[in-house]
Amino acid sequence: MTNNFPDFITLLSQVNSILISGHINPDGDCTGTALACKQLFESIGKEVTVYSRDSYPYNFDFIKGYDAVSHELPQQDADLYIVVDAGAPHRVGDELLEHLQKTSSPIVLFDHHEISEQTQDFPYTLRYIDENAPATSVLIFRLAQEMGVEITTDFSVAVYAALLSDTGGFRYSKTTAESFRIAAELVDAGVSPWDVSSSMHNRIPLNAKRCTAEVMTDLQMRSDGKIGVIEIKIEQIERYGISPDLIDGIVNEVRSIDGVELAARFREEKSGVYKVSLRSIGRIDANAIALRFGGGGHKNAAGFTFEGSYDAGVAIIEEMFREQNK
Ligand SMILES: [Mn+2]
Repeated sequence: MTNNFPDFITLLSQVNSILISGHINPDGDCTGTALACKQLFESIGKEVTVYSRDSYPYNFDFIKGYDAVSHELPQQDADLYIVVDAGAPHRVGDELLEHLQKTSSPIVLFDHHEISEQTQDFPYTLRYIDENAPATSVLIFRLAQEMGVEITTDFSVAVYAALLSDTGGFRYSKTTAESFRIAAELVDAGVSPWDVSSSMHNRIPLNAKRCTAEVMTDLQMRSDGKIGVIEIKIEQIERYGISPDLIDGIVNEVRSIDGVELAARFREEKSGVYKVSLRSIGRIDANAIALRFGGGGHKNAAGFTFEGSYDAGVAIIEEMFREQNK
């Protein structure tokens, strides 16, 4: 990656107030990265607001600054806007997007998603995109090193949690040697891998486990067991009284089944509308499938919104899987 952080560091020296945003339906990387940014820029005396349309995942509440996140866009214009991990400009949410389109303040992107056309066309003042980075937090870690600031334990926990989350616990294909080197530096800075992992993972409410078990009993296998598909109905989420994100990870469990190359989870949002999450193995390109439906993500993990019946959605995905297997 060609880093040109000096430009950003110069820009930083010219501003006071900064607004940081990740994406809607925030994940661990977005959460950890935004909170790492907050700590980093506050450490050099900036006035930082972290904005997120949606709540950050509950199991990242151990990261410093978690409680200070604002769900309402401040009235006052910031001197600088920083967007992290968004994938595409509209993923900051409508309200902030509208504001970014009007503001004359600089906007800087830090990301590791494949550059979409919308990202290319959006008038970012600076873009730092490393498609090979295992997490966006890695870019912020490199930035902190280049800024020459002290790498604190709290900052390291934020970067580490994001890295652990986006690499699926250092398992996914983008887990590079650098991932481990950075992880080692973060541990040197005081991160306890077990404390972070336990805080993130050993927090699942009983009802979420019970709902997962029920949903799993209706798992369907297609294409000789190479595709696993699962449907989560609104009725089930409501009956167990859980928040949907608590069960979304079930798609990883489907992918973990021996022989499965593509896993799809359909979660009903309202009648006839599904949030679909895809996970794939090896050369099967989940992102290509998601893009056809106006969604996106990474090669082995992507998502989109589907309007239609569950059966129709499954049929299309199976068809696209076969196309890729030709
Ligand atoms: Mn990410």
